[in-house]
Amino acid sequence: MGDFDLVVVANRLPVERLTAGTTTTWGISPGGLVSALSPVLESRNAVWIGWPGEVGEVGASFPVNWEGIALKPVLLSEDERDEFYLGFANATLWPLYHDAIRSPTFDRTWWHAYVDVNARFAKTAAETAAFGAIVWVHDYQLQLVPKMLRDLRPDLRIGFFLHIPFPPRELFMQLPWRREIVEGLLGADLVGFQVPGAASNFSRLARHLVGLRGTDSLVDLAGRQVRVGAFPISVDTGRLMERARDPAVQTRALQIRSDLGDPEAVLLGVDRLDYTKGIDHRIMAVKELFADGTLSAGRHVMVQMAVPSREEDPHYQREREHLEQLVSEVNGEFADVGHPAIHYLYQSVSFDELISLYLAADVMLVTPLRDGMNLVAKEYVMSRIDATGCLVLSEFAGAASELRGSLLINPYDLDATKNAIRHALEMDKTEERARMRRLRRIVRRHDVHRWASSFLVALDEQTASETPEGGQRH
Ligand code: ADQ
Repeated sequence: MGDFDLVVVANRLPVERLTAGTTTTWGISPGGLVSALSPVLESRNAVWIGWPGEVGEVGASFPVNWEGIALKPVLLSEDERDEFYLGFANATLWPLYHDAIRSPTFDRTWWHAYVDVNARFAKTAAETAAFGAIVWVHDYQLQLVPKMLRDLRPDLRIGFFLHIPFPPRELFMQLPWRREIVEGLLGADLVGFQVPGAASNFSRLARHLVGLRGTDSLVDLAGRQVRVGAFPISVDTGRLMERARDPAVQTRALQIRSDLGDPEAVLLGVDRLDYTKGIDHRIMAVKELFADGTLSAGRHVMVQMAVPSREEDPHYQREREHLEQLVSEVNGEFADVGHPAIHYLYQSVSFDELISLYLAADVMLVTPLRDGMNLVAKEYVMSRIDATGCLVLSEFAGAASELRGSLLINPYDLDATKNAIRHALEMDKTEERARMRRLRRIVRRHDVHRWASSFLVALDEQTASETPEGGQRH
């Protein structure tokens, strides 16, 4: 037993090693989760447990504390990185949970590594948490941790949040270890999802697969109840607006437009390079709009930012080649000298640069084939402080269930995507502002701090009703 009152367990730690020549330092690793959780972590005696993102030992330079948050690394060997992370997490669960857009691979060796690594995370959490502490476990890499942890420490209050979609029963049933995963999650007191549909997919599975009683929001285990619900994640609205108002960020946005040749309209895509994000579908729609004359180089330009992701995985390498081929075909056919049709950047950019890009874009294209939430859509909305700009959004992103006011599309329907882009380009300023104001109100009311606190309040309520004074929960 340890002495931390709040324990966050996530696959990745919020820091990563930065190497310049022979010097090693650690810096904050990009990702929304750290900014989402910082306020709740800083106000409590909290620790973050996670993998540092590299195999083997972390070395003496590893920070045991980062801005008031204690850090506890869970180490992985090279085989475990390959089998647990690249294998079971990213080549089994990730495609299966995203509508099987790519075929999931089912491999028993990977499964055994998943069990072992989950056990290591559970053991570390058990050693770190104080009596009765809150443990908040995150995402698909760690779905067995809640049950493993409850077996070790029945006194703990355990919450689990899944950042990605949870598939319908028909798909989930393909998984050879489906029952173990559902039972793993049921070790929590509260299981949270991005959208209500995912929550009810899970509750139904608990009933059908494990034979439990209950409703979509409460599953009955012998002597214990598990609450299930939707907690849509969001962005740090205050920080986004503050950066968007910064004169340097605004000047940079103007500079970007001028570098692009001051076109009539800038279309923007910003994604991790992932086959779930529908980047190719959106580029195909843009290509056809260049072909039919709706768009023309010089007057219109698309910018596609793709942040490198999972580069060791052959699916991702092929996706990158496919996109780069597509972009060069479009530019080959439709660019003018000095005026590309598409600017494609395969790189990560700073937060300020990202906001400048959002400010420079008239039309934001967010077209995933399936996405738990999609924070880019919400970041764009909150950056548009003058309430201009149009958001074209896939109905298969979790964000679509909240962002009424965006132009919703089925990304598989090329004509619908093209029509939405045309609509965005032709929209009059009154409609544009009305839509964007509505979107901004929605996101502002549900910012990331509210997400974190509503999850923790629900966990508190769920466990308060169950905990006998000073006793143990089972
Ligand atoms: P992701 O699949 O990573 O997250 P998303 O929600 O869009 O997807 O978040 C991506 C983040 O990366 C955004 O904050 C964005 O600003 C940033 N980013 C993208 N391109 C970038 C670039 N070129 N440079 C720098 N930053 C860039 C998973 C799920 C989502 C869910 C989140 C949070 O797949 O559905 O919304 O977790 O729960």
